Amino acid sequence: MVGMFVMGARAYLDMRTIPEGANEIGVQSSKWSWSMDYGRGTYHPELHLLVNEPVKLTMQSSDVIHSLYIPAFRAKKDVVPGRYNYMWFHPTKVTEKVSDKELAEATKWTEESATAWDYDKWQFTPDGYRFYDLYCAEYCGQDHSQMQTVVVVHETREDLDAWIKKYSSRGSDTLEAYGEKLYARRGCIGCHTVDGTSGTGPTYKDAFGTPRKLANGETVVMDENYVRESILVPKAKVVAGFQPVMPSYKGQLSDDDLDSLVAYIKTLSANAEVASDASAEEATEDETE
Ligand code: HEC
Ligand SMILES: [Cu+2]
Repeated sequence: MVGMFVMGARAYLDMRTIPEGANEIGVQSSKWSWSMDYGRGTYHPELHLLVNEPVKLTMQSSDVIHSLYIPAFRAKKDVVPGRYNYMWFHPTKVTEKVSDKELAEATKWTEESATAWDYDKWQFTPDGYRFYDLYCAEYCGQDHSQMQTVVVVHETREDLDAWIKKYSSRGSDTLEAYGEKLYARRGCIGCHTVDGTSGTGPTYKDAFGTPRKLANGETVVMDENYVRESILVPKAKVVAGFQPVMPSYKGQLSDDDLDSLVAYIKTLSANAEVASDASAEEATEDETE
């Protein structure tokens, strides 16, 4: 019994201890699909990994309990609404690319028949990679059985990066430039001006790095954390003199999107540099708490 316990405990600890420096991918599950967040504004239903590199998945659910299951990796973990769950693995086998000819034929067939890509029929992805299956292993409602996607293991970092870039919404934009686009595209522009006049919400002009008076009487300096929180949980800190009408963007903006918005809001303030020093100090304080 003791022997079995030791062996079991070892395997369990190995499974639970995420190696440092593991690549991170965000996983959002919802009825009935998966969305992987690769940063740089790339969301994609397929899970793409690099061979021989440990990867950590940070998983959340926007509705019910799902379970991420990759039979080929012997890996399974629940994805629970309202909390982050983690899992990691170390892929060791590359999934091959099919020939250009094979890919061209399948692409042509799919276009002509005007259907969605049929992974089962072709056994490779629309980019020509063979794959492992990924399922939801928790009965989560009507289309539970459709809640599947694929895992691709790339041979080189360049190949993986090229794939991520292909699906990136930011592309080659800088954070600041992309932040400005998001400001318009995601509707912030409807409530926030950049010229100093107040709209439904406060203006961004010279806001970053300055103290903000809150409705509850407190004062906080606008730093990166404050901006992130304002976007994800607007009601956490309501600015004095404004109605709490800002919608939450939780689950709708990637980390990269948030970084872009922060970077853009920073460019609009003469006080931005002072603030980043202050927030760095605050961050170390938080850690010691
Ligand atoms: C429907 C109007 C509305 C939209 C759309 C909106 N906001 Fe807001 N926002 C507000 C209001 C009102 C406040 C002030 C009350 C509060 O803090 O919730 C605010 C507060 C903020 C603050 C804190 C401002 C300060 O001066 O301290 C930030 C940062 C912010 N919003 C960013 C954004 C971003 C980024 C977007 C777009 C992704 C966005 N908002 C979309 C209405 C909106
Ligand atoms: Cu599910």
